[in-house]
Amino acid sequence: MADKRNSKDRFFYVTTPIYYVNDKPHIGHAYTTVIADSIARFKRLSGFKVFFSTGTDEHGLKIEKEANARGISPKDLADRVHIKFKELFGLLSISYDRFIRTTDEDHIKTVQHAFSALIRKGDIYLSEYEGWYCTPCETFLTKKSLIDGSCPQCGRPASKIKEESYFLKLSKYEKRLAAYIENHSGFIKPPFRKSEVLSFIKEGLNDLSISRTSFSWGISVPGNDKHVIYVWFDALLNYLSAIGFEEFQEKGKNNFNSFFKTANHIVGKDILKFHAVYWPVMLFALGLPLPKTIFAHGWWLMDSKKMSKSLGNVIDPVYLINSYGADALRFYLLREITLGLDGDFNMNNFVTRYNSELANDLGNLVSRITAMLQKYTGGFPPGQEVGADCGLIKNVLDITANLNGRYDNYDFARILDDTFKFINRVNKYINDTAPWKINISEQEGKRNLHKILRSAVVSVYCISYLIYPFMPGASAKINKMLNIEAFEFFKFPVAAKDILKSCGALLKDGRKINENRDILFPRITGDNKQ
Ligand code: ME8
Repeated sequence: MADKRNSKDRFFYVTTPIYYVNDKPHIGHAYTTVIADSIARFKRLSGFKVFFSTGTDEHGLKIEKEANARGISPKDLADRVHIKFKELFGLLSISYDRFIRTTDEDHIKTVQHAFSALIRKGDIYLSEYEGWYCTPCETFLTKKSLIDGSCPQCGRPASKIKEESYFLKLSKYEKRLAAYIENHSGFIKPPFRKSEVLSFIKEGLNDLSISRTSFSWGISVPGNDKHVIYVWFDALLNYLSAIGFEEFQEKGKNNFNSFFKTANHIVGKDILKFHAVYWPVMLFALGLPLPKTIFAHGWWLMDSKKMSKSLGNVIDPVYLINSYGADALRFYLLREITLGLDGDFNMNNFVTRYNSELANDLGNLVSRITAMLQKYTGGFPPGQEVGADCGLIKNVLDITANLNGRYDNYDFARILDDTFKFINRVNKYINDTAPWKINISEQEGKRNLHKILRSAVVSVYCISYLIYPFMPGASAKINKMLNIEAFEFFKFPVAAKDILKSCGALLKDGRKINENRDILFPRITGDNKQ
């Protein structure tokens, strides 16, 4: 399936945040994970060795409090809730390579290893923290940043704390970090987020408190188990443990180095500061390279308000998947708002998009072309010798020529836009050429019909390729209908001859398309509309 010639030395590491286990997942968690899954699928298709990690963030005061409220242990809570994330990711066809939990043995070793190394280096020191803390956000706050005594991020009351604490020397790395960000244009994406991070750094970085003594649910500081390590110091290191940092330290040989420098961390804008400031400083201190990209996407809102359990406006992704299918949800999340911006989740828009773009444009196209093949050629796609319509195929070449760059810039909006424009072009091509009007009793007419059918089936094959990263289920259904292996001859970048050759697979052993045709996207009508 992938291009084996190039996979030897092309690595790609993509991550999602690890999610808190205080509650079951909602649409925001589905969103980030679908973005990561789509790019992982595209990179695999283009011949990269991909490692995709996701998982759960299981330590800290917030989890301890929730467990206490439910009368169970924090580990029991984590055991129960992490399953909900795994179930959701299974339903959404998330192709992760590792689901990391911060209670995993190798992760705990990584965190203690890093903490000890930085104490030895003098980048972590013991002192006292006096200030404010927001437990829901697990964030230390200055008095100046509070709004009426509450957290500026979530609006909930902050608590005053005073306790002995270890600190990480952020201040030591302030200038180096600012210079790094200035000089690496692709480090923070979208580009407009870069200035936001730079102005935060330029206000001055205070050393960061990275341990707590007033509760116990966390990883102990090596040699001083009065302290548990700050949940963010613990959580960020998952990006090392997930790809075998511990094994690399012990045996010195695995793909850790090759993967880590290609890392793309996909996060919501709420946690950009942790990833673009604290995390790089931790890596500088540890002497490790920085990730390649941190991509911060926007927020899904409900009626322009942030979704939250307390407002009761959280959307349950499992319900949507069970009602309309995983691909429908994946598509809506990626198509409705441009990655990087905020958007409102709106059920009417969901249904309208589904019916017009999925059921009507894409679903009908596949259905009419497979029906025509059955009717006119007994289900055998016409052979390469009949040729294909160059104008139509050129559209695919234009899309694929820009595909790599667009994925690297997370410009999914453009990719989907181009793909749906192409779908509509093929629909128009069928309407304009009107195969049903051709007089096939004449040789000329028959040749013409075969050329149209071949152009159409090649186009459907290309559409299946283009939608695969976003809607793997629909793509697999199309391939099954066409009775083909998935994209077996595609190379990247795609050339016209590859497209035509790959469609040669359609003819292998006189292969016939499948007689059983699935309806890709049944229309949502009044009866099944919620
Ligand atoms: O912050 N719209 O975990 P978390 C879009 N454990 N995305 C949303 C969203 C919304 N309304 N709500 C949540 C944590 N997200 C830490 C991360 S990483 C080392 C540690 C997504 O469970 C988005 O990706 O609060 C956001 O950054 C993340 O969920 C926060 O998940």
